[in-house]
Amino acid sequence: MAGTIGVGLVGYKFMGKSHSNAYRQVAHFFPDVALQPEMKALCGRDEAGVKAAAAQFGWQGYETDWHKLVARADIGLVDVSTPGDSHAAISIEAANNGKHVFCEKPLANTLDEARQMLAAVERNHVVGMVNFNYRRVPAVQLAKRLIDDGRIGNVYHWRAVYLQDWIMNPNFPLVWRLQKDQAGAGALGDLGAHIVDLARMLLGEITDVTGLLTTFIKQRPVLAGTTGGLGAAGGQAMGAVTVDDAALFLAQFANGAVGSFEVTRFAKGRANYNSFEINGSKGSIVFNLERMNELNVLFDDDASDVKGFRTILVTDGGAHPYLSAWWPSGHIIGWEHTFTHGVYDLLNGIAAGQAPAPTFEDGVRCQAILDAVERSAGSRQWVTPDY
Ligand code: SOE
Repeated sequence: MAGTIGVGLVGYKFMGKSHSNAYRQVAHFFPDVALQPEMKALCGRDEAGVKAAAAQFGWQGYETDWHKLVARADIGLVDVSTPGDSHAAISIEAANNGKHVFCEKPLANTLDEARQMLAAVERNHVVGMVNFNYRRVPAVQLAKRLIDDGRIGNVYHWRAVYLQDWIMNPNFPLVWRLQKDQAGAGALGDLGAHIVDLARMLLGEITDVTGLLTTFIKQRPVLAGTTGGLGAAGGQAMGAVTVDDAALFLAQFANGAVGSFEVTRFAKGRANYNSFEINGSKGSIVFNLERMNELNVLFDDDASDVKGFRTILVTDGGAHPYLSAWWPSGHIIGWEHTFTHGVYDLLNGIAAGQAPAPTFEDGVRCQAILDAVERSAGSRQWVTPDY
């Protein structure tokens, strides 16, 4: 029988909810998981809110002070699902207390913080894993296998977009994601981090980047109860947006491939459009999160009368990763399953004493690329990431 590990989760909004679901489901669907999570405590500052969320999501209890949570003897794994400005403090204190750490992406708000977090998990010999959940879409894993097996030959092109549209209304308020001191960056950190991580997993390291960042709407209404800067005379208080709304960048990969990346929160009609195309000497691969159970592939060695893009339904437990745990072939899975897959690998990694990818080292390298894009946008020069 598998051992157990007590889990404490900080943050109970969108990510807290999706991570809670993963801890609840993992042992039910993956009975071979090496450590069963015991959902000890959910943590948040607002007592009424966290208490209600803990009951709703299935936690045994709650805390309102994360310092207390990361010191608890019955907790072995701390999950950091908070805004970026608290990732470093919580993760480092948790690691210093000997806890394993599972941290939301991007790892930190700055490269320096990310490095300190990596040093903390290494110094304390605990597992540190970043939740870049799109690595664990089975179709993305299949893409990786096809590339690694040489099925599309030498890779020439990476072309990725991650498009959203949730802040296009100028009256959308100045939430934490639009403030650099809390979010670190805008679309670049939030969405760019995902496609940089996918690019690194699928194609390998990036050696140079050149980018541009833009902020279309520079002032937004301040949320009630927050301080936000400029007050519009006699009207709604306005505050400055201090992050990018959109980022575009080019990259040179170490293997000779070239890549383009575009991320925005201003792509009208695109709610969560995360897509990439890879072109190699012998074939191409296309993935789109909105059709996440599918992978489009073209293989040059197909007979000419049937050559063309074809759609693989990536739901076959016998052939495709993670899927034997779920439903019979053809019975599709969804966005939340990627979190369960991540938690499954995390718990197995903790049992084995080995951090599963994406590790904090991966998180640092991703952060170095985002940092280089930001510097490049400032200097209008090509920049080498400071790995
Ligand atoms: C918001 O832009 C967001 O929730 C991101 O923060 C997530 O990482 C992404 O998966 C979906 O969109």
